[in-house]
Amino acid sequence: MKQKLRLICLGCWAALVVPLLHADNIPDLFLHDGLSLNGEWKSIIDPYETGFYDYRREQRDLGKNPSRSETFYLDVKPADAGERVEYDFDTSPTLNVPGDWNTQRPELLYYEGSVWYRRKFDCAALGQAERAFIRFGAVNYRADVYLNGKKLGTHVGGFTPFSFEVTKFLKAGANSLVLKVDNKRAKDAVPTLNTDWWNYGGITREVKLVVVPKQFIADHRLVLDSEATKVISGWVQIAEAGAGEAVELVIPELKIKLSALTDVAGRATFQFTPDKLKLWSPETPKLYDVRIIHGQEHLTEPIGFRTVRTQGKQILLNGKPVFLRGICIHEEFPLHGGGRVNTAEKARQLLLWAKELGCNFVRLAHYPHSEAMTRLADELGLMVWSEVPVYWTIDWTNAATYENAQSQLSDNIQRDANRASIIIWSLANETPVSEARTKFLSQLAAQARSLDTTRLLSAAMEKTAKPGAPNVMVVHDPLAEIVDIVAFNQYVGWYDGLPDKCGKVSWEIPYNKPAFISEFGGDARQGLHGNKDQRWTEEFQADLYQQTLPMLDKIDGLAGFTPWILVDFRSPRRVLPGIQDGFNRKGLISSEGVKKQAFSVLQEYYHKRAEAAAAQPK
Ligand code: GCB
Repeated sequence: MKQKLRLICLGCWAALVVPLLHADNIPDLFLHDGLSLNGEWKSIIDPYETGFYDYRREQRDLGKNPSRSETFYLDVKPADAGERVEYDFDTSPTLNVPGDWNTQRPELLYYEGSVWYRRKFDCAALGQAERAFIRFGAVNYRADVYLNGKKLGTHVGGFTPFSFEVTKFLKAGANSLVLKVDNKRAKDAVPTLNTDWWNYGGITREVKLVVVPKQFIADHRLVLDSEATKVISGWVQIAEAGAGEAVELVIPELKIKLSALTDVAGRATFQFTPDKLKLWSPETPKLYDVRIIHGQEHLTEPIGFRTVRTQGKQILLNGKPVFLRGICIHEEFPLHGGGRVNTAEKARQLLLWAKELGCNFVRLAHYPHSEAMTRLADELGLMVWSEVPVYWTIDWTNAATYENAQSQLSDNIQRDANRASIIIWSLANETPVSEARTKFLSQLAAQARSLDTTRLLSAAMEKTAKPGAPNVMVVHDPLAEIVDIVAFNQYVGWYDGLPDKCGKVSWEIPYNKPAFISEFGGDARQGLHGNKDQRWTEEFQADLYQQTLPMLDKIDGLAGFTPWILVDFRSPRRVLPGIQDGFNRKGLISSEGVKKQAFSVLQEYYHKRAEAAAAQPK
């Protein structure tokens, strides 16, 4: 969320979507080439925010003459031997970008607070008709951004991309880009104070400087309207354009070469029916190179075409029922020092483990993962549940909290609207039922549907025991009426009894919608062995899976599940010495990358499911 202009609607087209541009009307510039600003950045740890507030706690960047001595974003050196300047980026240590700070320096492992980053870069003078933007893939959590001592703006929200226009501030020659990154948790934030994951701080995704023509390709969307007719519809938005700009859309492999003129809102629309279109699916993740051309600008990206919808209790992919063989994944990598995934190779390894498990689906919990992840899911043939960090008990009645959640959701949808892999937008995880919370989430749902009518909506809800019948499990949540898939987390056998309880439980999910188990599982310390009744052992976890799978199979309308979780992940809540040591151990793979016994239990189950699905008549 940026503290800037409100969302503006640039018009809408046919039945597709209401196309909203970015909160500040700056599109996502992921596809545009740019000058990479990744690498080593100078850094200053600033727990008291000295560079940001003066000794009266006045925000320096709101004052007229911020002191040269302590205002870090000015990035000055003493003018003479006598000048007092109490910081020096040049002689300060570095942090690598992209990357969380916690795993880069021992003194930052538990740090929650402010760190200043500075990156110097050279650039040529902009042409008269050029504009420049700096794009950040993600910064957790709040970023105050300055170029050459001038404030560009503030961004809040740790997992979605944002850009600032720098046309007026960029200098020919040397430039100084400074960020104050603050990952302090807050009650009114999204996520809030309490989570079961590590609050990694830093510039966690890529940074680049992008130079574009005055009018540039700002956004585009291509959607398969129906698997039966094979009609594809879409649009290309040209920033700052009015009517009459020529835009070309080329898909060489499909022999599509179309051209259209923009309307008064700068939008060119397309509709076509290619011959021999191959649909995207996990079995055949076919992607087509789509080229968009406007003037001198060319953008290319691989796009797959598929449909998804529900019919009664089934999920239909390309018109056919599909069972989601899934796994939950946190965006954290076990090896090479751990921490937030910051390379495509690490993202690929996580998804390859999911493939090895026999998955056709992943739940990317509990926040938007990087572009690398969702683009690789397209390529590898994994359907995706994409989520925003509306987690547990956030500040339901706070308007700013709502606006924050809505911005994160909109930015996530805008970023990934062309990913065939994403079939579900998730609004929330395990939120307590109340009127205020349901109002909040209903509004979010309406927002998601106004941005994208081509995907399903869900949220990870909770189950409860039926009053008077402790072994009958129900989902009693008004949110179930709003979403397309009734998804819920359940921990029978771990938080709720022991694994043998699974055999005694029955389920009542009285909605004519697909049922989906968004989490189940239990902890095991890899390498700890014993009998199956001994908590924390691999045998206990494997037995829990053995007992859970037949229980779930009995659920009427079960459309899939995503056990918790692929890999052990850091969580400050998990303190049991010798077992947890700061990690949630529900992974099927350890924090050292070693598979536990339960991995094979699930793998065998998924392989049988996949074989049965393949044997179904086409
Ligand atoms: C949940 C949460 C997840 C936790 C998990 C656990 O229900 O959604 O974030 O990590 O349980 O391990 O308790």
